[in-house]
Amino acid sequence: MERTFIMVKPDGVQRNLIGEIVQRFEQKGYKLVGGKLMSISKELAEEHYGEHKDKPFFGELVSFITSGPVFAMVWEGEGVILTARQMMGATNPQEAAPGTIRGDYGVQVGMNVIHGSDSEESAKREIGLFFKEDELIDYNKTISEWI
Ligand code: RTP
Ligand code: MG
Repeated sequence: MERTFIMVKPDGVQRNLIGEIVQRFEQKGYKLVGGKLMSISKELAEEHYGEHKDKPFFGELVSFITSGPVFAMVWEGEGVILTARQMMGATNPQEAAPGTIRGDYGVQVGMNVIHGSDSEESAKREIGLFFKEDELIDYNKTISEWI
């Protein structure tokens, strides 16, 4: 089954949005298979955002994502990678549609509340960076029959 890596960024944690964000994915019908509050080291941040290392905002991005705890999660379900990105909304919260997480809770592109993997390949890579195999829980939910 498809899995994606989702992370409440430091601004989302500070603003008490962990519960709200978890609730959106739960109620949509996805299954939480891993989750933890953690601090990101500079090394992990640079690796995670490696694709942006030559961008002018890279330094700011790394310093922001390491500025406080994040809530890292793995969610599972049909089409979860793309659907999670749609639920998050556009990268710039000022362009994100109302009803999306960034559209409802963000203002600045540098503090946009949430991260989500953008492809199958990124999802695999990011899940591996943030979670050990035994931190991901295989279990059945009877409600799955109704989604
Ligand atoms: P993310 O990786 O965090 O889920 O965000 P994304 O896919 O929507 O956007 P991406 O292009 O991967 O950019 C990563 C993060 O870099 C910050 N950013 N700042 N100042 C800028 O112009 C700028 N552009 C991007 C954002 O915080 C974005 O989430
Ligand atoms: Mg991205």
